[in-house]
Amino acid sequence: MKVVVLAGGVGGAKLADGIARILPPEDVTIIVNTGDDFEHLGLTICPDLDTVMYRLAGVANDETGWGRAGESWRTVSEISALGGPDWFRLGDLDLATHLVRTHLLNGGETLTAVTQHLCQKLGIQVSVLPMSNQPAPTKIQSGETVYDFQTWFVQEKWQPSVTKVILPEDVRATRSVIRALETADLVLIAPSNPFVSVDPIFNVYPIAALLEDLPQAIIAVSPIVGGTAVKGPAAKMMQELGLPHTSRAVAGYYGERIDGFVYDVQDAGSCDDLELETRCLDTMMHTEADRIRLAQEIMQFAEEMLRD
Ligand code: FO1
Repeated sequence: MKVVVLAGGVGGAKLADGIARILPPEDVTIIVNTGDDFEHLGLTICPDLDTVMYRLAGVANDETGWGRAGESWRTVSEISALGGPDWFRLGDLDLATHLVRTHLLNGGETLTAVTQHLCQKLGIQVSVLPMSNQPAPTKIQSGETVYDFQTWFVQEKWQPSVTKVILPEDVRATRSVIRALETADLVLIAPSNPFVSVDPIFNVYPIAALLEDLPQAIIAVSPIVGGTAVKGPAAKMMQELGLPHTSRAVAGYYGERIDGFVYDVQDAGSCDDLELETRCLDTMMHTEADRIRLAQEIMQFAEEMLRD
């Protein structure tokens, strides 16, 4: 079965890793949000692509979820000492990725080609694709103020309440993204933030239209467990955008875009009467074994759905 995972940051990376560990690499494509990308200290930073790549390569920092395991913070400390911008913490190993990426982009390579290069060097066998080669910056509106995404997320610690998520117009998917979606049997929406990780992917033309028209099954995994986000601002944003912060509301938000919905055992019973296929599973992914188990259970659910 050809599987495409739509992924944002930490939750997306973990599910992508589980799927990558149980399926042949040629059957797996991870399409990653690049709405969080930005320029910092002259470097092109792609936080979600890197979070996915590091997790798949087995070199992720388990404590933060982003950055590399075992890296040092000497450079960022010195940047701070020299009066440079230190609010976005780049570890030394992670910095190498940004240097090489920026170097290759400046040489005229596309983000897709650069990502393929980095994945190959990191020993990643599945296909990891940025959603677009064009910049597609997500902005956060809070009242009268419009923030760049990382300013809101990291510098402001996602505290300013969200009035609106502003997604750019006229961003186009790459040929590889379109091909992956056209040949997929199953599309998994990872337990990522629906507004700032998944919607930016749907916003890329023609991804939403392709997913609507093609016959493949689409299953979303809830990022909300027991009324809170496993990580990050998803639950807070749901409240601010006028939705209950529940798994059920996540399913409602995706609405007709999905055929199946996976939600956590802590919310057992809360999605029973939804008019789509649902499966209540332990969705917490603390360890590699958890990621593999959840991926296997989701694939079993998908196979049952596709048999019907
Ligand atoms: N998140 C933080 O909260 N603080 C940081 O200093 C920070 C640095 C950072 C460096 C590289 C990288 O790839 C990610 C980093 N993140 C940091 C996480 C990241 O910005 C967000 O988690 C995502 O954009 C949301 O998915």
